[in-house]
Amino acid sequence: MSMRSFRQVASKSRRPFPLPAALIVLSILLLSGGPTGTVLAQDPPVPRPVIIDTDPGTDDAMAILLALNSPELDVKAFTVVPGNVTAGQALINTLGLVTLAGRCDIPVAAGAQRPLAQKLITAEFVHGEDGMGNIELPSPACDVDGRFGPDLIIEMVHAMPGEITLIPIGPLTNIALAVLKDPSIVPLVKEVVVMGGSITEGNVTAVAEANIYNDPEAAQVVFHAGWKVTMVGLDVTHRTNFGAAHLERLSATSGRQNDFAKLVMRFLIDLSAQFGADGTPMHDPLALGVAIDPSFVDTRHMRVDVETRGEFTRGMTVGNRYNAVEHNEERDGRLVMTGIDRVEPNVHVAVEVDAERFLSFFIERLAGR
Ligand SMILES: [Ca+2]
Repeated sequence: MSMRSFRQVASKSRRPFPLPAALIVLSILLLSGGPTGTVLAQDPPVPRPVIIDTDPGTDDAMAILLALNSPELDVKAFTVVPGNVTAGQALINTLGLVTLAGRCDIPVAAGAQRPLAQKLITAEFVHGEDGMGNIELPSPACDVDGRFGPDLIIEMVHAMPGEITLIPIGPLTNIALAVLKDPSIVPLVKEVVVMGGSITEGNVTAVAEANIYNDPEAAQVVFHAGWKVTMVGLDVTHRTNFGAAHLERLSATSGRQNDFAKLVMRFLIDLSAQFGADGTPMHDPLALGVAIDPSFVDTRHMRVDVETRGEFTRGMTVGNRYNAVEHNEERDGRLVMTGIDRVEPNVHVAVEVDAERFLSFFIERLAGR
């Protein structure tokens, strides 16, 4: 409670304070150093350490700027993965974004150069040849960290056991490599908030979302590692559309990051309009939003497997809404269903979103920055 609201409450009270309550308030004031400060105000949030694994990427850029302007997060590192663009371009873009935000103090490390078990797929068609909608970033003034991205993740997780949240917003190659190299990090990671997947639709095939489709084997490793995973997928990002009215609000303020964001969002809105869509989905920014404030979404805990072999379904995230499958036994040359087996849920799937509240939050965080 702030001093002002405390006073309002006190002045609204018709009866004088009972003596014991008054003494308690007085002693709090004295112990806190007197009534001049905001002794009854809420403490600012303790920033939570996070590592962002990214493939910038226009929407990655918006997610990164949101993270760097949110006091709830302490971004310990960026690790770079190929996806929207090549690994080399994604590294240049990450360095440019960190430069734009004036945060060369944050390590930026290169990582995998290709997916675990398939050809690299990039998407310059969506993100522009440079991955930034051909909107100029400042020349990188920050140096690349010399460590290999997955090794940096392993090192930082061991240095801060139980504290770090991983936020992958690209294909899951780097995170999978870290787990495969050192599975002992799993219980030491606080949680993993993934942008990717869907249990209702796809955006690169009928059923597959791009980040998962671009490295299904890595996604299967990450989803089944045994840590807490929250999946912020198309089920919620496709309902979080940034449109012309939002752009108008973002354009009402200015600043280096604010202005860059305005140009990127205009590029994305125009791109969506070419395909008849009103507004552009906020895929990666929403994942950052959920890492900052989980109440932006509602989740369901369910078993999610990644299809790695299907003729039409490779890269699909298969959500078992009931966490159950039938149990069959072999009898007389056939299979007979004899009951139900429970499957263990492994992923918190975001299924509902408070989209307008998130979009306003995003605009407010970048306003004037
Ligand atoms: Ca991304």
